[in-house]
Amino acid sequence: MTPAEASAARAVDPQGFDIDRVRADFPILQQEVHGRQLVYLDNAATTQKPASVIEALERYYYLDNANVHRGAHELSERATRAFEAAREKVRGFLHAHDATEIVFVRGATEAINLVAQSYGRANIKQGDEVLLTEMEHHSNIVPWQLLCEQTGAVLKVVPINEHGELILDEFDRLLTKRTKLVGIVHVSNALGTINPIKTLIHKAHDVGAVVLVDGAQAVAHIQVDVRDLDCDFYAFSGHKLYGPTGIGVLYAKQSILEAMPPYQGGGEMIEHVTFEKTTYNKLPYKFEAGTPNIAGAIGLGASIDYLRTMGLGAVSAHERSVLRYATQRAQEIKGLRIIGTAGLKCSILSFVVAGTHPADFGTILDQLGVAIRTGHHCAMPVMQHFDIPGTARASIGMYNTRQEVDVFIDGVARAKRMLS
Ligand code: 7TS
Repeated sequence: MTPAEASAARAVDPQGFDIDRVRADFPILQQEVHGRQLVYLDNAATTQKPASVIEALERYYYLDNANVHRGAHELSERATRAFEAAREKVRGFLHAHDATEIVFVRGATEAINLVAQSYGRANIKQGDEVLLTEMEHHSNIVPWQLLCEQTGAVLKVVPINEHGELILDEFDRLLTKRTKLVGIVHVSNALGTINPIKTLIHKAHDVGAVVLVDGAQAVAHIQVDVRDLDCDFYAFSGHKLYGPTGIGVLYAKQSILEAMPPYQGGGEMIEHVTFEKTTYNKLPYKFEAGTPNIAGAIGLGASIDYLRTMGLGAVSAHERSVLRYATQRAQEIKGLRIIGTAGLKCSILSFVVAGTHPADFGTILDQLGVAIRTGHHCAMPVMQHFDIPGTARASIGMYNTRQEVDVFIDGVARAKRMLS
């Protein structure tokens, strides 16, 4: 057992979540930035990686590196086994029926583009409608705009209210027989809102529309069960799940994937090629053209193992308590306005302070060792809705503590004094 595995095993604490042990598993957190202990509160942008994930990547490159599905040698067999084992871990994590429903992609962005260009081009025609929400990340807006430009389909948008919640009556009004696809974010990266996707998926199916859920901000915080949700597509990125960058997942129902044309052409996705006609490989390889991100998939598998050891329920409960505390403390700061006050939310504390610019908070907090993100968070329509240039955003991960929230809030108060 490696030291990281031993540490992960120790952290299974029947009494609850052992935050000190969790923090010890993330080497990057043990450092100072600008002479201060690092407080990493930018988890919505990307999460840090536990030692077990870093070691899985290292082990793969030290010992097993080879191309998959093709080599007639031991290393290739090992690499293939590890790569396919990772796919099976993702299947279990999402509770999908079958590993053939798990397509490895670069990230949530590529997953959504794949669906728009493959499913969308084949099934969405002039006059059809694609229904999105006002709180989507640009990754779940622009691919559909491109599709609409290509096909003559029409984009419709469900508005949000002043809390940053979907206006469900508007969803009902905008969902019609013309709606062919609904794209909804599971958890908003700018607001933290958790959408009632199961209900929305059910309603969409009633009018014959398929549903793509952008789960980029959900998977690290909420137990996702694609069979229970009955979503047609679910997309997420490994790097927001304590895994590596450059790897992500598109889940899609098998019957839908079977009927979809390939997205990209190349090696791996073919069965037989002649200049006259090419036939395609079976699922999921039909959608995995070229040499995949083998190490990335293995690292993602390791991050799922890690999360399972910690227990997503315990992780969520801990994060909820830290977010509640951060919200209370933020409300003590006069002039601070929280953007995103939905009844159901997770991980995200976005705010503006009267008379200041959000970007200045990022710069001042950075000098105090606190990493947050400022700006529009690739959700410009949300900023337009609230008529603000952007927000300062703290996003909470499993290793964040109330003490870190105190450092962050003291920093915000200090920045506010300096800026006003
Ligand atoms: N969808 C949502 C809801 C996201 O939050 C993001 C990234 C993406 C899609 C795209 O993910 P990618 O891995 O393909 O880039 N969100 C953020 C963020 O909030 N800060 O940096 C990236």
